[in-house]
Amino acid sequence: MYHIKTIEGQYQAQGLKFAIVASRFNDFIVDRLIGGAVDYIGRNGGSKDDLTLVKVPGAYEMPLVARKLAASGKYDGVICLGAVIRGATPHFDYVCAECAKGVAQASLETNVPIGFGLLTTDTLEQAIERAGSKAGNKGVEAASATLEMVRVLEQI
Ligand code: INI
Repeated sequence: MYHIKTIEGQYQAQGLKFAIVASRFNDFIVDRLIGGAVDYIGRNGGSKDDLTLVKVPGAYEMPLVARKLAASGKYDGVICLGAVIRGATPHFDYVCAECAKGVAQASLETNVPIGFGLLTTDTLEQAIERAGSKAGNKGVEAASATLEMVRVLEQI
């Protein structure tokens, strides 16, 4: 449509290595996100042999592991998957904020795309809706965004 040089990423995962960082907290939900991400990479030319899954206790622990994986030089992209469900205390806000900030920082510091597949919901029902039912699967979206970013960055 626009007659200008345009850089955009293709959804082609062949030959790429991804690490998935997933929290054990709320694993009933997070397992669905992992399934969605793994399925997405496979359907877009990637190989399951090129995927590494790293489990962490909770969303709060994700940034450190994501940064170490990204800085290792072994992965083209990192996909963070977790679920934070609001409870009765402000704990929720601290966990979400630190995870979001830390993941963004890790990506900027390492120049490696890190997908942010963290559900932050008020209820368990909202989390279920985003983990492979009514509102899709946010694991798929995070994998897709990470793949697109890998393919964008390699052209810049
Ligand atoms: N971690 C999550 O990933 N999801 C949550 O919903 C959650 N809540 O509700 O507390 C949660 N907390 C644990 C946190 O991520 C750390 O593992 C913990 O604070 C130890 O450092």
